[in-house]
Amino acid sequence: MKFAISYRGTTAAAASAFLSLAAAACGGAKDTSGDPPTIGGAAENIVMKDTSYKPGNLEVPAGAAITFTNEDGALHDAKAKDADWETGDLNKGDSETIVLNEPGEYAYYCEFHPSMKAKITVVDGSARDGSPTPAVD
Ligand SMILES: [Cu+2]
Repeated sequence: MKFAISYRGTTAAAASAFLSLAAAACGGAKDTSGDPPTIGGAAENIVMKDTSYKPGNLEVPAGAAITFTNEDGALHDAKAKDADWETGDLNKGDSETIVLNEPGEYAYYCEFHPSMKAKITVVDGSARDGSPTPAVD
């Protein structure tokens, strides 16, 4: 009986180790759309690195130009889930700039790594929540 108990324990530990290995083997593609947002300006960069977008959750004013650059060996792109923009395929070192004029939340992802997801929020420049309004006069 004692043998049976310790055998079970070993099996559970082995199964758990196998699951962590399996998760790591998926390439580490990350959904960063829920990260704390990075507040950006009129021209921002998003890097594709380690199979994720950095920053993974970006807020910009309407009309901002956002440049995506792939720093990974793997092919990436960025394609909006519910909107009409995409970067096209980017090899290592390639860049593509998009301009987003319409306020809204844009979830996007990589067509080559479907679990590589992120978000851009475009805000009306005068209606940004949570940031102090600088005195003008
Ligand atoms: Cu990718």
